[in-house]
Amino acid sequence: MDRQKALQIVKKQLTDKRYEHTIGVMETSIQLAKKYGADVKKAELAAIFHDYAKFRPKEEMEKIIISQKLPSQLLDYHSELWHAPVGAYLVKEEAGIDDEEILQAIRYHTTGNKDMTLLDKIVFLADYIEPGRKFPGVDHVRELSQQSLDKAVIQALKNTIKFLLDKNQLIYPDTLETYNSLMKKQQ
Ligand code: DGI
Ligand code: FE
Ligand code: FE
Ligand code: FE
Repeated sequence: MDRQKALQIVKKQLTDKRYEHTIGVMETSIQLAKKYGADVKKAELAAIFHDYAKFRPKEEMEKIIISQKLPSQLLDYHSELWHAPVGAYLVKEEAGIDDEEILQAIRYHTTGNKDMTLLDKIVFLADYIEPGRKFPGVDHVRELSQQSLDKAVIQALKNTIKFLLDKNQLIYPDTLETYNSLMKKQQ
């Protein structure tokens, strides 16, 4: 699928603000894919579709998690996490994207996973550092992203975990497993 077609599909699913974020993630993903030797076309498409399900009603996402046998523990955690795995399902069903590498990068863009591929890391990170993001500490992650993808993902996860702890929120196991698995490789 070409960029224009993909953007046209996704624009209908998103608010203007979220669409701008998506453009930022797309541009950042392409830059990182070129720098680290990933498939640029896959990085572009995964980025365009990564937040496809962001505005689906909770009830619809819950039904999909159950009917499609997505991890049922998702239902015990914040619904903010659901749009990633539900998005991977809907992008295949509704937009006809069937490349498993692209679907996986969408599925894990919020939490990561313990066996992240290069593409998964690029989309995860681009989502965190795209130019519109203003999180505390984001500039440091932007700098790290030009030195080491793993170090940048670790720092983004640390920031997210601290943020969740401060808000008294649960940490989804994949988030912690991603952190642990990348930290082990650093040692
Ligand atoms: O969809 P975006 O806003 O572009 O970004 P995202 O898909 O990375 O979602 C970020 C949100 O997900 C943010 O509010 C923090 C939350 N989040 C990330 N990891 C976890 C988490 N929430 C919980 N409860 N547990 C997690 O492990
Ligand atoms: Fe998201
Ligand atoms: Fe993210
Ligand atoms: Fe996003």
